[in-house]
Amino acid sequence: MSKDQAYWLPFTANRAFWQAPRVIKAARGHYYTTDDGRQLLDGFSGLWTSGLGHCHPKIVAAVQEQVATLDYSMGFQVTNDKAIALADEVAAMAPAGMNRVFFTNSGSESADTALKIALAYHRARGESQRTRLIGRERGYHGVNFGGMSVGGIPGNRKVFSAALLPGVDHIRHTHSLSDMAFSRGQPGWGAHLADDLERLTLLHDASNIAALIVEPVAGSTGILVPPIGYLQRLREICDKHGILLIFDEVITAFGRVGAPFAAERFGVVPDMITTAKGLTNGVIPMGAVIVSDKVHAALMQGPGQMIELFHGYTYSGHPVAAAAGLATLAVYREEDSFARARAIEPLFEELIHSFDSAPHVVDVRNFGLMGGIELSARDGAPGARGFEVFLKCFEAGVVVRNSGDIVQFSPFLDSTPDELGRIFDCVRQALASLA
Ligand code: PXG
Repeated sequence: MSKDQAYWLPFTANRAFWQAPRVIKAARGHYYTTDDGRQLLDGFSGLWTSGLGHCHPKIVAAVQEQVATLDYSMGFQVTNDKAIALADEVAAMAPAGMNRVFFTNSGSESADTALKIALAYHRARGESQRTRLIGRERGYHGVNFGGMSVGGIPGNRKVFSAALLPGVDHIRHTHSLSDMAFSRGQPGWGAHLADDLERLTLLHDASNIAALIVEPVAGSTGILVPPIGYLQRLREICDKHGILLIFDEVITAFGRVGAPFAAERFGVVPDMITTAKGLTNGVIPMGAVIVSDKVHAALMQGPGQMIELFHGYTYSGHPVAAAAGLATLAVYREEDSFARARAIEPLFEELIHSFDSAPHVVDVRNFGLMGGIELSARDGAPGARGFEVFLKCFEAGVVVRNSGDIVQFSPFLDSTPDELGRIFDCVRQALASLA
């Protein structure tokens, strides 16, 4: 690595990176332009962020106008018109009874915010012993201390083990190669795995548990699709024991599963939904926690001059981010993006499952426009095959992503059949050349 490189990249093998840097300098629509002038078809919609394509003219215009009108305003005890309007629009899209919106700047902040609201909620209701937070193995809720603690990706926890929050436990993840490999959409097997939450209510006593947080479809870990009936069962168990259910929809919200929210697609309404990414099409960082009226009402108590929740970020409800959010939601409506995503799902499913018997492939999983092809690990080099597919595709002009040996796909909501074909052709060639 050149010692001149100041930039320390996140979640990246930095020393390897600087030997052959991959640098993007522009983007438009479905393509990136690299610093050496190559065009890359983006098969990952940014990082699950940019379902409408890059530099969408309406979002760009809204941001340009806003930044020249109101760049920033104080966000505590004062707010701005765009944040108010965006909260209303997000609430209008959310499931019935979820009408309160707390803004953050990222998915990690949304996760930690939701966990804090859960603790505050129980305390406000006189159940301050309800402090335990439950996550799920293989879950990803960002990298802050709360989200990392309820998260279940071993590599993200290992080094920070001693600093993880106390009083956290995890239910089992939902994956089993022997029971559900090559499922198309939701696996038929595995609803009973939700009963693992019952086990924890016995172990810790349900009266001590504040909340369960899960991704409706686990993303980062390599696309784990909930078995049929599983999320319904989690909802029932949470209701039975007074546990709040938080859906982390940082990836699944705003069209990725062909609906505004996975909650709607699966017909399961949580108490809170965490979002980020697609809220602004990735254009300006922003996240939001959507909170049920029930949870919100419990906190709106006490003297009217009292701050109800001692939490917030300098940039909560940032006007430029909110303007990007408003424009993004308008484009989703105007372009009927969620229905379009739904319409190309069958082709996406067909194409990804054409890998079911491809070399090295041990599983193929899909839901909405989320897909994963899991490869067997090369002896002594776990993750190498997945990373080589990523690299080969990048060199061949297509961006996909790997999570270890799982190759992941997140195409644009308005992808064309040709584009989908090109992405998978590229992966097929990369796989064929792998040792
Ligand atoms: N929750 C979920 C479900 C996420 O997917 C976060 C929280 C954290 O968001 P921020 O904005 O703080 O990064 C995420 C982020 C991948 C990948 O390869 C996914 C994410 C981030 C990085 C890589 O799938 N998701």
